Amino acid sequence: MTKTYKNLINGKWIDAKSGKTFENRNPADWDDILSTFPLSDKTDVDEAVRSARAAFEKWRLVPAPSRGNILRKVGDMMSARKEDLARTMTKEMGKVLLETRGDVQEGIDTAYYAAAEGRRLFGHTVPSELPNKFNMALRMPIGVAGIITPWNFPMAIPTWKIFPALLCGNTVVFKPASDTPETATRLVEILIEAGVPDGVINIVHGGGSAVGTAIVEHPEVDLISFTGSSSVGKKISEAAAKTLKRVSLELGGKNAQIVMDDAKLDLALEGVLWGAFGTTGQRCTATSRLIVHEKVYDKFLSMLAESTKKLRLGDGLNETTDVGPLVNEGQVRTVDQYVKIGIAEGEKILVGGKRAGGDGLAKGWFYEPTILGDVRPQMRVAVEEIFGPVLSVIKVKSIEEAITVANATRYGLSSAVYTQDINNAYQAIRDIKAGITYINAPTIGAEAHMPFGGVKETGNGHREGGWTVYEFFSEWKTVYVDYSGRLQRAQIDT
Ligand code: UN1
Repeated sequence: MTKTYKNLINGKWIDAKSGKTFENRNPADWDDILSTFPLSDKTDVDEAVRSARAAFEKWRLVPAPSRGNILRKVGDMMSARKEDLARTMTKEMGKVLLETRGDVQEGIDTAYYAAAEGRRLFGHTVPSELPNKFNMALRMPIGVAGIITPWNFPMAIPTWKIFPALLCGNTVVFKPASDTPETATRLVEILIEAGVPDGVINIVHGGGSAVGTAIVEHPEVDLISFTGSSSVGKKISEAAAKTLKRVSLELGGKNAQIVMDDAKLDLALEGVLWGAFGTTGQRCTATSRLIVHEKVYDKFLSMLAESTKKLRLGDGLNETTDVGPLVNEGQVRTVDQYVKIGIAEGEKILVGGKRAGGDGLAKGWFYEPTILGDVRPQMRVAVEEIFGPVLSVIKVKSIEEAITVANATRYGLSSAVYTQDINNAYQAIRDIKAGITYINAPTIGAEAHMPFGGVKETGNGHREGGWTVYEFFSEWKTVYVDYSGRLQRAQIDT
């Protein structure tokens, strides 16, 4: 029987005010309705924000180490439920179990990092220019955080945002993607069980245009953290400007893997297969361009084509599956359109290029891992984000040309260079315009304790992950304590 889930507002699980619901289906078998969720709107958001605003006045006073202790418990509970969480995630968004386990692990790592940060959250003490005066800068909570997350990392990305937000003393209104509401609900259940007080975490399910917009426009929401497309990111930025909200945007990518003539080709091959077709290409960090030195181009491409053809498509719950389905019909359409654009642009399809049929695949959103060869760097398939299992291959003559091609998009998230030459490696580190550069490793695989984010239209300058995200979720308070007992004038009495 399909389970019916609710929103969580002020510690109570409740339906949307409208009473409307939406279905959560399995992308590997679209007839499989997993559960239903409230289709919320602005009225529900208003109530959630009221609850978060009221809860903030108490939560901000809880010592950060105590907030951290709750998050440690959250990490422990996620570890104990890891397999169940991974299965829930595979069922609702399709990626293979190996990867959904990794997604949960990224959340666990983030929980333990946050727990420890509760005993740091360092400020600064700085000498004053005047005698008998003490200067310091402290990290303060900000208020209500609106957290809007995508379906491709349904556990890791919400934890990247929610855990630091809570640790810093903010309260949260969380709107997860409507393709992955169940994983999000499991996370919120854990937070509540671990001891997060009523109203501190609220979840409101529904679509971006109704729920997301209401959160972004709400005058009582102080900050927004969003991961999704660059076009939605721009709209959020514009709307949030009206109430001067702080906004962190983690947006698209068009990540390139460069393979130089001196690279270890077997290693580069494993890297590109994992980077391009892991998560069925549905990562902001996915490898969607392969830039290969002309001297190894033919050899590497034939190795790649042969291995790609061997990838097994199927239900992600099946341990022998390499590549799961796309998340929904819309993604299939987008991917297919890009393949058609590639054909119209004169690109050569080396592998794949169509929806996958065959045993066990008919009812799901499966698409064949696809390689487009001899792509010219300025073509649409070479510069636009596709978010699917489509890899465009471009031939180059030198490291300089490879870097120029890698930089020729409006995005700048991740990048990878395979080379044995340290000079190539350091030149790439310096000149590739991206937030992340891997040397001899694929474009995917960011670790939870390192800054994560990109340049150009990939974001607006903030970073998630590691220590950097705590900057976003806290505000500096500058404090001067004058114990001289007399008026001391800065800049004048010095
Ligand atoms: C994303 O695709 O938005 O580095 C996040 C990686 C993962 C996170 C991806 N750890 O690919």
